[in-house]
Amino acid sequence: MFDSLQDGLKGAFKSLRGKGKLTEGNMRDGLKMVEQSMLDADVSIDVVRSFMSSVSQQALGEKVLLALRPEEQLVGIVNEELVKLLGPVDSAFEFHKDVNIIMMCGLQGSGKTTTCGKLAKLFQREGITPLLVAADLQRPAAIDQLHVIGDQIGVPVYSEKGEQDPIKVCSNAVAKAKAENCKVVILDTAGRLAIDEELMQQLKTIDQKVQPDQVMLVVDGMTGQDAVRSAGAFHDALELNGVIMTKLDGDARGGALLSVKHVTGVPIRFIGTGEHLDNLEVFRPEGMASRILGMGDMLALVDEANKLVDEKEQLRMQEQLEKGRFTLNDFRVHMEKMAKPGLMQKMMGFLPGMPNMGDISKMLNNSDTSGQMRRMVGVIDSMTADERVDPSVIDARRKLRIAKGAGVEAKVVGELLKNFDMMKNVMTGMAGMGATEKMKKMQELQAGAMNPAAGMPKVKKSTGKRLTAKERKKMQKEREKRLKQMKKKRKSD
Ligand SMILES: Nc1nc2c(ncn2[C@@H]2O[C@H](COP(=O)(O)OP(=O)(O)OP(=O)(O)O)[C@@H](O)[C@H]2O)c(=O)[nH]1
Ligand SMILES: [Mg+2]
Repeated sequence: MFDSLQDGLKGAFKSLRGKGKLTEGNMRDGLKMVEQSMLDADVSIDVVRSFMSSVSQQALGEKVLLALRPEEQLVGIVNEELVKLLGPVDSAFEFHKDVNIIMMCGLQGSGKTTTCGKLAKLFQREGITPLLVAADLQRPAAIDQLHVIGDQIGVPVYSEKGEQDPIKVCSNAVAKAKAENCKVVILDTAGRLAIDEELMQQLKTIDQKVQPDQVMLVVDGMTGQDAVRSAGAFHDALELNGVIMTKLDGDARGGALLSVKHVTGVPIRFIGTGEHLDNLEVFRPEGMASRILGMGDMLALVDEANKLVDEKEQLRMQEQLEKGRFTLNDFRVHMEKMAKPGLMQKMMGFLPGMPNMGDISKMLNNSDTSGQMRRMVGVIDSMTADERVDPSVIDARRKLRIAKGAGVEAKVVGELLKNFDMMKNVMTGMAGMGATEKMKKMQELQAGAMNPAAGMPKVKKSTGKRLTAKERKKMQKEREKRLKQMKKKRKSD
């Protein structure tokens, strides 16, 4: 995702490194490179202008120019401005009503039907089984396509044979959902062009008659500024609640992703990163900015890892971890899931210090990661049940026996045990923590793993302690005071 934008920004930051005393001229050159990389990524001109104006204003201040590491300061400023550009966004769906209706709309082929399935799967993971509604009566195969997706994930699909009016289909589906206490209904509408008056009017009528709680526009991220323009047109007609940008696994340059919110005022809420129904990510501006800057996104990584194990398994593991138990059997479960071809490349994209996924993919392809994972599973399989539960009994003699059984060298067994210890520490260390604590811990890990050589700012390490309400208030006040002072200074400059 966004290789060229990442490379361009990295080049800009690098150009400021090791300059000794930085001049305003050096900084202006660096900023020009930031601007160019955004233009190359097909970000809308208006967005680039406004973004660069905010970044330049801060970057050309004395505080940055005289700083010990100006390039780190610039990364910090760009990061903050990217977050502002992409958000704020509230991705959570709140289902307050008895029946909550989500309507999906968008251009032909943007990914609506696939995304209906992806959203249904996401809700299922949260314990809600939605009703999918085949309201695309334009394309003959559309109804079957939704049924196939519904069967695949075990979600019911409502459709009517021979009915020509999508408004009727939607109304009947909602009535059925009410009668059957189904909390969420997802309407898969037909693809249409915003200039197609008749079809747009049909969509407006569904909107008025069925009154969806959420209108989501699905746009194809590969189509660049066309995606942004279509978002504007659909928003004028329907008042969108959010955008879902698909196909970001392709060679999308990032322009549409960075422009949509600024140009249309509608935030991106989810992104599609592949054809598989698991390939939907909740959009978090902080995580995305961090990924664009090569700083990784630990929360997205954990989210992806969680998708690999089913709910029951997760619950079982959580209980074990809270008791401080993490055995080689658990480790084996993880290894086996991670051995899926292509999965490691995806996971690596979330890790800090890995801005250039092109190189990483090549490296991983060459190093046959999934083969290595499978070998690890083989090593664990040649251990006895006792050894798997308590690996401390594995002495040199046992190591040799295990290695022989798995057809590997003895040192491989040693390495596996070392990796297992490391993972056990992390897993049991985080067990029982609340979501906020976990997030903090993860940010700590992320900060620790950041590659300082890549010129990324060091994040102050959190003590992991929870702040009291009083401390939080105090911090907030201090932050506001600092902000006020900064604003005042900027005005007087
Ligand atoms: N690579 C990739 N392909 C996707 C993604 N989302 C959807 N697709 C593919 O895009 C194609 C079109 O997807 P659909 O879900 O049928 O699109 P649609 O908007 O419902 O199309 P119409 O109903 O014809 O308007 C399919 O081949 C999908 O597999 C994604 O995030 N990544
Ligand atoms: Mg469709």
